[in-house]
Amino acid sequence: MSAENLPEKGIQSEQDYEERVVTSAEDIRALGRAGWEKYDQITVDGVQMHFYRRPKQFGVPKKAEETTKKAEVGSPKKGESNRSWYIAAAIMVIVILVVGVVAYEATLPSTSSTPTPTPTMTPTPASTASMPSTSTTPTPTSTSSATRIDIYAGEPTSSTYGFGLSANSITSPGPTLTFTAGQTVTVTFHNAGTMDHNWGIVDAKSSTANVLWNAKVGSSSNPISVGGTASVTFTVGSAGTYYYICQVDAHVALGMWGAVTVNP
Ligand SMILES: [Cu+2]
Repeated sequence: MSAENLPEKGIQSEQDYEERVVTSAEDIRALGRAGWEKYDQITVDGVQMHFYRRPKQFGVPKKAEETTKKAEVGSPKKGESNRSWYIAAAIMVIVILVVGVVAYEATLPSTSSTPTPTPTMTPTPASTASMPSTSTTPTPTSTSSATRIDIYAGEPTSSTYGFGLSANSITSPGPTLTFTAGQTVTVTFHNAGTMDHNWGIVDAKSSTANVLWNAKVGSSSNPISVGGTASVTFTVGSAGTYYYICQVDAHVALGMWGAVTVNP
């Protein structure tokens, strides 16, 4: 075969070919299976030398030995190579999609239409179990023995402290508590803030006011620490208007108080 009737299209010259010279029958078979084309043959000192070539764009292994070895064990076909690439590409696409969806959902604002629970800004983990009902009036509801109230202390802003009936409804000042004279009440205090606080019912809106009915948890010198909880049960005194406060220094002035109304 001569260079003038090369079979591949687009081949301009012999420089576009790789060439191999082999002498063994084994190499000849291997090159033949690998798509090499024999174009010449000479005999030197009794040894037959076979000249093979192949278009460079064919993408053949560099060494004839490699070709032989691969041909013997079954050289990887083009289709298998492509399939590997398809699988790798598909895996990458799937990974990108999953990561994208997860990242997208993580940035989604909580929408009211989705039933999935959204994280709340509750600063204390103990708050959800004992949250009072969402009734707008802070008036406690009576049970058979004692009326139970949960009161949460915290800091709505850096300069305003307060109380609330749930960890995420803390206001400054806190909600008004309404009792009936002689009622037995158990207050469970939760420190949902970032600093120590306490709680007590007093006769004036001052951190030095007198505590009434032994209705207090902690004190100014021994407050409830952050995340802490304390309970007190007391009997409400006579009808009138009182206050509850945090006795820690200066906290009343920052809004840590609320009114207590006792009905006859
Ligand atoms: Cu306080």
